[in-house]
Amino acid sequence: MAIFSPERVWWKPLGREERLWVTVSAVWCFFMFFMLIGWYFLGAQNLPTKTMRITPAQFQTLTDAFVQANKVGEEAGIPIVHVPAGGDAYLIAKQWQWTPILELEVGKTYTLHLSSLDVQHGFSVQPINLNLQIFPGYDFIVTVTPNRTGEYGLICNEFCSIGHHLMTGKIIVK
Ligand SMILES: [Cu+2]
Repeated sequence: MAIFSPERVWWKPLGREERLWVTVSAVWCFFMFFMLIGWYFLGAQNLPTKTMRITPAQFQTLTDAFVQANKVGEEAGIPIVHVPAGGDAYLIAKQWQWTPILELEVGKTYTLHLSSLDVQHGFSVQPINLNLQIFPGYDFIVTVTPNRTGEYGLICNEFCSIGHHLMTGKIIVK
């Protein structure tokens, strides 16, 4: 009985096709990885954002003042607010509505403040599919310049309990 040392090459070397597949998938992995970083700069899809602490009560107060100063109408009990060009707009997310309805002008830059009064909500602008997470306790500040007129639907895309599917809103660009 003897103990033999194993052969130096104990595995089967990769065949030509296997080597090709490993190379292709490795190249693809690296491509995807670097695109992830590259797209941050190339994609032009990352909104300039800033986040500040705010209590729901403070945000409600700011929004009330904003609505009172700029209200131009009402739709199904939700105020329609014309945001002064270049001004600040406040939008509340709460179970289960977005309020107020914002009226913006095309080509003007606005500072949009978003916050929730209760739980986490998903701010989703349709049909452009712009998505942000909205939390209570934080004022999420976004700079936007609408480049197309029309009515944009808002939906909530973060499940926020029983009436989630009814949580819709609107932004009007004139
Ligand atoms: Cu929801």
